[in-house]
Amino acid sequence: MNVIDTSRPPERAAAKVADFKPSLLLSENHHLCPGCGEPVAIRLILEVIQELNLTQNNVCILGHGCYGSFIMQMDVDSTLCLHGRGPAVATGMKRMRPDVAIWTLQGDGDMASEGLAEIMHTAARGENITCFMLNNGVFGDTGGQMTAASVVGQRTKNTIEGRDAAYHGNPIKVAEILANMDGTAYVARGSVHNAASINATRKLIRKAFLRPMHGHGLALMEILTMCPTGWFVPPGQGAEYMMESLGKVYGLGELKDVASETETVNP
Ligand SMILES: Cc1ncc(C[n+]2csc(CCOP(=O)(O)OP(=O)(O)O)c2C)c(N)n1
Ligand code: SF4
Ligand SMILES: [Mg+2]
Repeated sequence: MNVIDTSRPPERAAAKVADFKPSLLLSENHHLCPGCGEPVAIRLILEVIQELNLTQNNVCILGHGCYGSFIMQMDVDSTLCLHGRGPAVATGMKRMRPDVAIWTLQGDGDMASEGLAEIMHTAARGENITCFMLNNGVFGDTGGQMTAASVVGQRTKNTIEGRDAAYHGNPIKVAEILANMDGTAYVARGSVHNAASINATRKLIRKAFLRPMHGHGLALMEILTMCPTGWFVPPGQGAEYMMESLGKVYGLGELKDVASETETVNP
Protein backbone atom coordinates (compact mmCIF):
# COMPACT_ATOMS: atom_id res chain seq x y z
CA MET A 1 0.00 0.00 0.00
CA ASN A 2 1.24 3.50 -0.87
CA VAL A 3 1.42 5.37 2.47
CA ILE A 4 1.87 9.15 2.44
CA ASP A 5 4.31 10.32 5.09
CA THR A 6 2.56 13.18 6.90
CA SER A 7 5.21 13.65 9.58
CA ARG A 8 7.03 16.27 7.45
CA PRO A 9 6.04 18.84 4.82
CA PRO A 10 5.50 17.54 1.25
CA GLU A 11 8.52 17.64 -1.06
CA ARG A 12 6.49 18.99 -3.98
CA ALA A 13 3.78 21.63 -4.07
CA ALA A 14 0.21 20.50 -4.81
CA ALA A 15 -0.65 20.59 -8.51
CA LYS A 16 -4.00 21.09 -10.13
CA VAL A 17 -4.75 17.92 -12.08
CA ALA A 18 -8.18 18.69 -13.54
CA ASP A 19 -10.62 21.47 -14.20
CA PHE A 20 -13.67 20.95 -11.99
CA LYS A 21 -15.58 24.00 -13.15
CA PRO A 22 -18.88 23.17 -14.87
CA SER A 23 -18.83 24.52 -18.41
CA LEU A 24 -21.93 26.65 -17.77
CA LEU A 25 -20.13 28.61 -15.06
CA LEU A 26 -18.18 31.38 -16.78
CA SER A 27 -15.89 32.12 -13.83
CA GLU A 28 -15.06 30.53 -10.50
CA ASN A 29 -14.87 33.98 -8.92
CA HIS A 30 -18.02 35.67 -7.67
CA HIS A 31 -19.04 38.92 -6.01
CA LEU A 32 -20.99 37.47 -3.11
CA CYS A 33 -19.77 37.55 0.50
CA PRO A 34 -17.17 35.13 1.85
CA GLY A 35 -18.94 32.09 3.29
CA CYS A 36 -22.12 32.66 1.26
CA GLY A 37 -23.87 29.39 0.37
CA GLU A 38 -25.54 30.65 -2.81
CA PRO A 39 -22.56 30.19 -5.18
CA VAL A 40 -22.29 26.57 -4.03
CA ALA A 41 -25.98 25.92 -4.71
CA ILE A 42 -25.85 27.59 -8.12
CA ARG A 43 -22.76 25.67 -9.12
CA LEU A 44 -24.52 22.43 -8.16
CA ILE A 45 -27.53 23.31 -10.30
CA LEU A 46 -25.26 24.02 -13.29
CA GLU A 47 -23.40 20.76 -12.78
CA VAL A 48 -26.67 18.82 -12.87
CA ILE A 49 -27.85 20.64 -16.00
CA GLN A 50 -24.62 19.57 -17.68
CA GLU A 51 -24.94 16.01 -16.37
CA LEU A 52 -28.48 15.76 -17.77
CA ASN A 53 -27.42 17.04 -21.19
CA LEU A 54 -29.61 20.09 -20.88
CA THR A 55 -26.92 22.73 -21.53
CA GLN A 56 -28.48 23.79 -24.84
CA ASN A 57 -32.00 23.18 -23.70
CA ASN A 58 -32.75 25.19 -20.56
CA VAL A 59 -33.79 28.69 -19.58
CA CYS A 60 -33.38 30.30 -16.16
CA ILE A 61 -35.68 32.97 -14.75
CA LEU A 62 -34.07 34.83 -11.88
CA GLY A 63 -35.86 36.68 -9.13
CA HIS A 64 -34.27 39.40 -7.01
CA GLY A 65 -31.68 38.61 -4.41
CA CYS A 66 -27.93 38.20 -4.09
CA TYR A 67 -28.05 35.22 -6.49
CA GLY A 68 -29.20 37.66 -9.22
CA SER A 69 -25.61 38.68 -9.98
CA PHE A 70 -25.05 35.17 -11.32
CA ILE A 71 -26.96 36.14 -14.45
CA MET A 72 -23.60 37.50 -15.63
CA GLN A 73 -21.72 34.34 -14.71
CA MET A 74 -23.90 31.58 -16.09
CA ASP A 75 -23.66 30.57 -19.73
CA VAL A 76 -27.42 29.97 -19.68
CA ASP A 77 -30.25 31.73 -21.49
CA SER A 78 -31.77 33.75 -18.68
CA THR A 79 -34.00 36.62 -17.81
CA LEU A 80 -34.73 38.64 -14.69
CA CYS A 81 -38.30 39.27 -13.66
CA LEU A 82 -40.12 41.31 -11.06
CA HIS A 83 -39.58 40.25 -7.45
CA GLY A 84 -41.41 36.94 -6.80
CA ARG A 85 -42.88 36.63 -10.29
CA GLY A 86 -40.52 33.92 -11.58
CA PRO A 87 -43.06 31.08 -11.64
CA ALA A 88 -45.50 33.20 -13.66
CA VAL A 89 -42.84 34.13 -16.23
CA ALA A 90 -41.68 30.51 -16.30
CA THR A 91 -45.26 29.42 -16.98
CA GLY A 92 -45.43 31.50 -20.14
CA MET A 93 -42.07 30.26 -21.37
CA LYS A 94 -42.88 26.61 -20.70
CA ARG A 95 -46.20 26.85 -22.50
CA MET A 96 -44.45 28.30 -25.55
CA ARG A 97 -41.54 25.84 -25.38
CA PRO A 98 -42.66 22.62 -23.68
CA ASP A 99 -39.50 20.86 -24.85
CA VAL A 100 -37.19 23.14 -22.86
CA ALA A 101 -36.26 22.76 -19.16
CA ILE A 102 -37.45 25.99 -17.57
CA TRP A 103 -36.22 26.78 -14.06
CA THR A 104 -36.55 29.65 -11.65
CA LEU A 105 -33.83 30.82 -9.28
CA GLN A 106 -35.44 32.49 -6.27
CA GLY A 107 -34.70 33.24 -2.63
CA ASP A 108 -36.89 32.86 0.43
CA GLY A 109 -37.65 36.57 0.33
CA ASP A 110 -38.49 36.31 -3.35
CA MET A 111 -40.62 33.17 -3.12
CA ALA A 112 -42.02 32.97 0.44
CA SER A 113 -42.52 36.68 1.06
CA GLU A 114 -42.96 38.58 -2.20
CA GLY A 115 -44.05 35.80 -4.52
CA LEU A 116 -46.06 33.40 -2.39
CA ALA A 117 -49.18 33.75 -4.53
CA GLU A 118 -47.22 33.11 -7.73
CA ILE A 119 -45.60 29.88 -6.59
CA MET A 120 -48.83 28.53 -5.10
CA HIS A 121 -50.95 29.19 -8.17
CA THR A 122 -48.23 27.83 -10.45
CA ALA A 123 -48.02 24.69 -8.32
CA ALA A 124 -51.79 24.29 -8.36
CA ARG A 125 -51.76 24.49 -12.15
CA GLY A 126 -49.11 21.77 -12.23
CA GLU A 127 -46.83 23.67 -14.58
CA ASN A 128 -43.95 21.50 -15.71
CA ILE A 129 -41.18 23.74 -14.40
CA THR A 130 -38.47 23.48 -11.74
CA CYS A 131 -38.45 26.17 -9.06
CA PHE A 132 -35.44 26.66 -6.79
CA MET A 133 -35.74 28.49 -3.49
CA LEU A 134 -32.38 29.36 -1.92
CA ASN A 135 -33.43 29.68 1.70
CA ASN A 136 -31.19 31.70 4.03
CA GLY A 137 -34.04 33.06 6.15
CA VAL A 138 -33.32 36.69 5.29
CA PHE A 139 -33.63 39.33 2.58
CA GLY A 140 -29.85 39.11 2.15
CA ASP A 141 -29.52 41.55 -0.73
CA THR A 142 -31.21 44.43 1.08
CA GLY A 143 -29.31 44.01 4.34
CA GLY A 144 -30.60 40.93 6.15
CA GLN A 145 -34.20 41.73 7.07
CA MET A 146 -36.73 39.12 8.23
CA THR A 147 -38.58 37.12 5.58
CA ALA A 148 -41.61 34.85 5.87
CA ALA A 149 -39.11 31.98 6.16
CA SER A 150 -37.03 33.39 9.05
CA VAL A 151 -37.28 31.00 11.98
CA VAL A 152 -38.62 31.88 15.41
CA GLY A 153 -35.81 33.33 17.52
CA GLN A 154 -33.73 34.28 14.47
CA ARG A 155 -31.91 37.60 14.73
CA THR A 156 -32.35 39.68 11.59
CA LYS A 157 -31.81 43.35 10.80
CA ASN A 158 -35.36 44.19 11.88
CA THR A 159 -35.86 41.46 14.50
CA ILE A 160 -32.67 42.19 16.37
CA GLU A 161 -33.94 40.48 19.52
CA GLY A 162 -34.99 37.44 17.50
CA ARG A 163 -38.19 36.66 15.57
CA ASP A 164 -41.06 36.57 18.01
CA ALA A 165 -43.94 34.32 16.88
CA ALA A 166 -46.52 36.32 18.86
CA TYR A 167 -45.46 39.59 17.25
CA HIS A 168 -43.98 38.66 13.84
CA GLY A 169 -45.84 35.43 13.15
CA ASN A 170 -44.51 31.95 12.43
CA PRO A 171 -42.36 30.94 9.47
CA ILE A 172 -44.11 29.84 6.28
CA LYS A 173 -42.82 26.45 5.15
CA VAL A 174 -43.28 26.67 1.40
CA ALA A 175 -42.02 23.16 0.70
CA GLU A 176 -44.40 21.53 3.19
CA ILE A 177 -47.34 23.48 1.76
CA LEU A 178 -46.48 22.61 -1.85
CA ALA A 179 -45.92 18.95 -1.03
CA ASN A 180 -49.58 18.82 -0.01
CA MET A 181 -50.85 20.40 -3.21
CA ASP A 182 -52.11 18.58 -6.27
CA GLY A 183 -49.98 19.69 -9.19
CA THR A 184 -46.56 19.22 -7.64
CA ALA A 185 -44.55 16.25 -8.81
CA TYR A 186 -41.47 16.62 -6.69
CA VAL A 187 -40.68 18.56 -3.53
CA ALA A 188 -37.37 18.31 -1.71
CA ARG A 189 -35.12 20.26 0.59
CA GLY A 190 -31.35 20.15 0.45
CA SER A 191 -28.51 22.08 1.99
CA VAL A 192 -24.93 23.09 1.25
CA HIS A 193 -23.47 23.19 4.76
CA ASN A 194 -20.93 20.38 4.23
CA ALA A 195 -19.62 17.99 1.57
CA ALA A 196 -22.09 15.21 2.38
CA SER A 197 -25.09 17.54 2.18
CA ILE A 198 -23.83 18.99 -1.11
CA ASN A 199 -23.59 15.51 -2.56
CA ALA A 200 -27.06 14.56 -1.32
CA THR A 201 -28.51 17.80 -2.69
CA ARG A 202 -27.04 17.11 -6.13
CA LYS A 203 -29.15 13.92 -6.33
CA LEU A 204 -32.30 15.80 -5.33
CA ILE A 205 -31.67 18.52 -7.93
CA ARG A 206 -31.39 15.86 -10.61
CA LYS A 207 -34.89 14.59 -9.86
CA ALA A 208 -36.19 18.13 -9.61
CA PHE A 209 -35.24 18.62 -13.26
CA LEU A 210 -36.39 15.19 -14.44
CA ARG A 211 -39.96 15.15 -13.08
CA PRO A 212 -41.23 18.26 -14.90
CA MET A 213 -39.36 17.21 -18.07
CA HIS A 214 -41.48 14.05 -18.02
CA GLY A 215 -44.69 16.00 -17.59
CA HIS A 216 -45.43 15.01 -14.00
CA GLY A 217 -45.90 18.57 -12.76
CA LEU A 218 -44.01 21.21 -10.87
CA ALA A 219 -40.84 20.54 -8.88
CA LEU A 220 -39.86 22.66 -5.91
CA MET A 221 -36.28 22.34 -4.78
CA GLU A 222 -35.48 24.30 -1.63
CA ILE A 223 -31.81 24.62 -0.69
CA LEU A 224 -30.67 25.96 2.68
CA THR A 225 -27.79 28.38 2.04
CA MET A 226 -25.50 30.21 4.43
CA CYS A 227 -25.75 33.98 4.81
CA PRO A 228 -23.14 34.88 7.46
CA THR A 229 -23.46 38.58 6.67
CA GLY A 230 -27.22 38.66 7.24
CA TRP A 231 -26.89 36.50 10.36
CA PHE A 232 -24.13 38.61 11.98
CA VAL A 233 -21.75 35.65 12.28
CA PRO A 234 -18.18 35.22 10.97
CA PRO A 235 -18.02 33.45 7.57
CA GLY A 236 -16.43 30.35 9.09
CA GLN A 237 -19.36 29.88 11.47
CA GLY A 238 -22.11 30.15 8.87
CA ALA A 239 -22.60 26.43 8.28
CA GLU A 240 -22.85 25.58 11.97
CA TYR A 241 -25.13 28.52 12.69
CA MET A 242 -27.41 27.52 9.82
CA MET A 243 -27.92 23.99 11.07
CA GLU A 244 -28.54 25.26 14.61
CA SER A 245 -31.21 27.70 13.42
CA LEU A 246 -32.85 27.03 10.02
CA GLY A 247 -31.75 23.39 10.06
CA LYS A 248 -33.79 22.68 13.18
CA VAL A 249 -37.01 23.85 11.52
CA TYR A 250 -36.48 22.84 7.91
CA GLY A 251 -35.87 19.09 7.71
CA LEU A 252 -33.74 17.84 4.82
CA GLY A 253 -34.74 15.26 2.25
CA GLU A 254 -37.60 14.45 -0.12
CA LEU A 255 -41.10 15.54 0.85
CA LYS A 256 -42.83 14.25 -2.28
CA ASP A 257 -42.00 12.27 -5.40
CA VAL A 258 -44.72 11.02 -7.73
CA ALA A 259 -42.47 9.19 -10.18
CA SER A 260 -39.89 6.46 -10.39
CA GLU A 261 -36.16 6.96 -10.00
CA THR A 262 -35.20 5.44 -13.30
CA GLU A 263 -36.27 8.21 -15.66
CA THR A 264 -33.70 9.96 -17.82
CA VAL A 265 -33.80 12.92 -20.17
CA ASN A 266 -33.07 12.68 -23.89
CA PRO A 267 -33.42 16.22 -25.13
C1 LIG B 1 -41.14 44.64 -5.52
C2 LIG B 1 -39.79 44.75 -4.88
N1 LIG B 1 -39.69 44.89 -3.53
C3 LIG B 1 -38.48 44.94 -2.94
C4 LIG B 1 -37.34 44.89 -3.69
C5 LIG B 1 -36.01 44.98 -3.01
N2 LIG B 1 -35.28 43.73 -2.94
C6 LIG B 1 -34.34 43.40 -3.84
S1 LIG B 1 -33.50 42.00 -3.47
C7 LIG B 1 -34.44 41.80 -2.07
C8 LIG B 1 -34.12 40.67 -1.13
C9 LIG B 1 -34.31 39.33 -1.71
O1 LIG B 1 -34.25 38.34 -0.73
P1 LIG B 1 -34.15 36.83 -1.12
O2 LIG B 1 -35.03 36.52 -2.25
O3 LIG B 1 -34.31 36.03 0.11
O4 LIG B 1 -32.65 36.70 -1.69
P2 LIG B 1 -31.24 36.81 -0.93
O5 LIG B 1 -30.75 38.19 -1.18
O6 LIG B 1 -31.46 36.48 0.50
O7 LIG B 1 -30.40 35.81 -1.64
C10 LIG B 1 -35.39 42.82 -1.93
C11 LIG B 1 -36.35 42.94 -0.81
C12 LIG B 1 -37.46 44.76 -5.09
N3 LIG B 1 -36.39 44.65 -5.88
N4 LIG B 1 -38.69 44.70 -5.65
S1 SF4 C 1 -25.70 39.05 2.05
FE1 SF4 C 1 -25.91 36.85 2.52
S2 SF4 C 1 -26.91 35.94 0.68
FE2 SF4 C 1 -26.08 37.96 0.13
S3 SF4 C 1 -24.04 37.55 -0.72
FE3 SF4 C 1 -23.79 38.06 1.44
S4 SF4 C 1 -23.80 36.08 2.50
FE4 SF4 C 1 -24.68 35.75 0.45
MG1 LIG D 1 -32.91 35.13 1.33
